[in-house]
Amino acid sequence: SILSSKDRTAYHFQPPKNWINDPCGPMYYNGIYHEFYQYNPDGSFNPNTSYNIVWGHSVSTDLVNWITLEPAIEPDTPNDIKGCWSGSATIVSGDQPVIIYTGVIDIEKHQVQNIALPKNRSDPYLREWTKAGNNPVIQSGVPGLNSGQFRDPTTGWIGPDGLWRIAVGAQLNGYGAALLYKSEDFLNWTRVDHPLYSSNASIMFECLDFFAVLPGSNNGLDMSSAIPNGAKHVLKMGMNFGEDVYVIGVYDLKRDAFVPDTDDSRLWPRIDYGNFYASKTFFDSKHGRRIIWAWTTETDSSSDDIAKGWAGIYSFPRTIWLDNDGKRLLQWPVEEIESLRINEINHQELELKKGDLFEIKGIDTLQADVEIDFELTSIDDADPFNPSWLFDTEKHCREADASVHGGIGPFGLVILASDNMEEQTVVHFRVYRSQKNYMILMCSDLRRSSLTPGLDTPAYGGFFEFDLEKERKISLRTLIDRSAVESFGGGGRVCIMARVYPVSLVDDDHQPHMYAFNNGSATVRVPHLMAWSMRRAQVSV
Ligand code: DQQ
Repeated sequence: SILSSKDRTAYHFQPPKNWINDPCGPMYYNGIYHEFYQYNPDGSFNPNTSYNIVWGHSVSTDLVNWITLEPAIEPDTPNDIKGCWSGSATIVSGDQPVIIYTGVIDIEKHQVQNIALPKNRSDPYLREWTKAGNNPVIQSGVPGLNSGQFRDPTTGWIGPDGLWRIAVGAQLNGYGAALLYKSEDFLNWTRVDHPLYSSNASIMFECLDFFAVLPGSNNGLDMSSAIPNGAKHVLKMGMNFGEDVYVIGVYDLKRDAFVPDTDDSRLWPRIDYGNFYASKTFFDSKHGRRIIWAWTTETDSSSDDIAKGWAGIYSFPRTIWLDNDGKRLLQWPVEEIESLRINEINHQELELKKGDLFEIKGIDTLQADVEIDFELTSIDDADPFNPSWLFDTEKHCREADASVHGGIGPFGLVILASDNMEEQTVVHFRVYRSQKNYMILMCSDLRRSSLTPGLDTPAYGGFFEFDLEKERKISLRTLIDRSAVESFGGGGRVCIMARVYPVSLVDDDHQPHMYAFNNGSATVRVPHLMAWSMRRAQVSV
């Protein structure tokens, strides 16, 4: 059955069955978290050609356990008859939730933007949504705009003139653009004559997100209130139909334009270096934080998806904020996840010499949360950094994999390993000395994750800069959830979401192995290692 499938996640979000893609319109309203999602009511296949994608709807009080409701928006008007695509929710005037989403109007996939409002705001779950009478509220009709690449309106924010603004992702004159629209009442929109931002880095920007952050503060900012001085803005763009990158910059209020700290798109970091797309953030007014999550695809075949009866999961909700130096976003699973932890195990003061493998026992290694600190005993052995690696980190992770000895590292975790280690997933670090500082490489190497042929098994990787003169500890946190492996390196400076389908795990009584390891010349200390089994959350029912 669907629910007993060995690959089905126990605490990463997915509806009871069928295909999902992008998260849509996340919000916190009157004590309830709402999660909408691109959902195929007809099965576990990609609904690209059946033109029947709806907004699925689930609600939660803790971001861990979810109740599935009836779909909120379905294609049933001329303004969305070929699909209700992605969009956002905004809470207008403190208590009026509004959804703005893309409607596909014909089989050529021409796109317009529509509004939907809760039918009854006193229904705590906001089960039913009504489409606005003046839909579509925004049509393409802009010179140079490709009307088949015009979608995914953002959450609204208020400008200095008190008017609402939203951005819509588009292809304008062949390049990616964030088109800017203004409104007094959130229903009638006028286009601002210049985009918020545009770039030739991609031919299209999907699933834009625009939000403010305060350097060094993990308090989130509400985009519908005044933004404090010293805040920076972040523009997140879905580039090349598969990579979520972000750029930090300044929102120039006079010009009403976003000015990135750098226009060199090769330097724009990714929100996550793994299987993670169409991410969305929202301001959680309950805890004063900004939360992000994203769609993670299956990496087996579409016939496997049909057989499983489900396809697609979400990354675990993460708090997202800006580092002290204002250069990098940090992410960390929301603390509510800790309610799932049981069977804590705890090791202190381990020492990992070159070639050591330390087995982590006593927890459910298929459903686990692991936190481990690696402390460097000396930083003299760091190998030199080559900046060209930044441009193809996956290649570097393949070449410098866990079996290749380095000065400092590789060290990390081997997880979901079969008895003979024929199947294994490796999450590891390497430390390099660059001209100014130290660069840490984090890889999540899936190449041996499964004996099943034909899976997509990359060696994902990302780099982060780290001041080892100041801080000698590099942390790794990995959430293991059957076919999901979600890792946070250096306190959330690099995140890597991945999918794996080991065959040796079919039998639940036979647990895979988990090890901490070091394969570098320098000895690495592990001052703390904590791990837990994770209970099943209410996401699969
Ligand atoms: N998926 C949606 C689009 C969006 C794309 C359609 C990104 O609105 O641009 O399901 O995955």
